[in-house]
Amino acid sequence: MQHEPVRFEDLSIRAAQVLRENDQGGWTKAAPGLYPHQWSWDAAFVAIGWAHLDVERAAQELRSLFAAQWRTGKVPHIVFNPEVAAGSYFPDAAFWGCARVSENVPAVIETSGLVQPPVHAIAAWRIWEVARAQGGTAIDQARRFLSESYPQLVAWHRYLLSARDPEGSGLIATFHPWEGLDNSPRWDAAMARIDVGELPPFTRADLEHVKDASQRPTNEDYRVYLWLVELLKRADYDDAQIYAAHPYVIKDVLMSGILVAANEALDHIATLLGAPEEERETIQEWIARGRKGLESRWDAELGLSLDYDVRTGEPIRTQTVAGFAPLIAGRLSPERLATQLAVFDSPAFCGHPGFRWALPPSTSPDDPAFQPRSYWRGPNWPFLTWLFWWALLRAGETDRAARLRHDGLHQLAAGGFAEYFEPFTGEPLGSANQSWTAAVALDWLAPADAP
Ligand code: 2M8
Repeated sequence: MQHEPVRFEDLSIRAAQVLRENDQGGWTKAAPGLYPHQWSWDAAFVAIGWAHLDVERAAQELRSLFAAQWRTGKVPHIVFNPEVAAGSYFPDAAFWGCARVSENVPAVIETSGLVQPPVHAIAAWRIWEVARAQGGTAIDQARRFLSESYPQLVAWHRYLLSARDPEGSGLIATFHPWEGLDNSPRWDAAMARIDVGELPPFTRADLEHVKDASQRPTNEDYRVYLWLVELLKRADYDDAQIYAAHPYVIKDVLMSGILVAANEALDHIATLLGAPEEERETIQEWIARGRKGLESRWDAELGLSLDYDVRTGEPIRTQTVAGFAPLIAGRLSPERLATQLAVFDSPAFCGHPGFRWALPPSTSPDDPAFQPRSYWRGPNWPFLTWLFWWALLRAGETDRAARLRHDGLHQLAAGGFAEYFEPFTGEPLGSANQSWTAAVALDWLAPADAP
């Protein structure tokens, strides 16, 4: 499938078409060929897009995902589509082998054994805001959805704050690069330390869809990814065992910052539903813990928040978009907000004079590992632009937010609903017609019901 520009005035209609084409009846594949299953954080953004077309369908997107929630509260990063032909996506459900080794898996659906950032409560609340602006039956549908999903969201957040943060630091641990921003340079040092053991022969399916291999992780990266899965499988996907002995355990500031914002959304949901006071207090406590954790990872010299490698006990000093985790978490002191915004606007990020659009690159051009066309090592991701737009609005930074939205939409008009974009040339990369890209366009183009 080709990347194609879209006339600005057709963006909304074309974005809706992309969601409809990728719709599998109740859930949406993340991309037409490259990603034929349901991905966790993609589904949250996709649900926001659906809300503008049909609130009940938006609710259904997240219902399908949460139907695959594990008994531990874990929301898996992939929910596998049983109808997909063998070999179309790798690693497939058989490789993950979750049901073979864990009793905590959902009864009938096959999933991966990892997680992705918890943007779901943010999406649930956004669905409510969109429904409230629409009025009528949409409001009842959204309220019903919120009461169903509230306990699932609480269980999900509780899982992250216990299994992934047993010491209560407020920082969430990741066990695999696929839980964060895949082959971001944030993980390079930890990946380099992994001794890859015996792996069965495998064929990558991604390079069938993205022919230019330089846009995707290397084969060596894949060997480490698969070996880490192998180790997680050998630990029966048991979080306590993994936390104690897995060679890759990283406190991820982006995941942690998103969880703070998601807990604020959860608190709004709890208030709307009239949840018991003790529950709201627990959520407040989670928020305070998360803020404290993020504060402990602040690097004053870079003006960024840094991940922390639990195995080496060292901060990970890379300049990537994850460093703006405090901005996403929100409610910063005026000084901290000013610092984050200055770095965000600087030539090290959106303000690089050579960039086609003033949008956040996944990795800073100042970072030695920056590669403008390579997956998570430089390109812009439209759903991340949306997340910053949303965070800026929450911070009262309406002009900055409007500029991001403007450039974000023009990027899509010029290149279509691509998975990611080269920041200097604006070249669309990765998959065409990626669902979450279309979804954020729908939200940006919706009438004035912004958060
Ligand atoms: C990418 O990840 C998958 C593995 O989960 C892959 O490369 O096969 C990442 O961009 C991830 O963040 C995203 O959720 C997924 C689907 O869009 O693709």
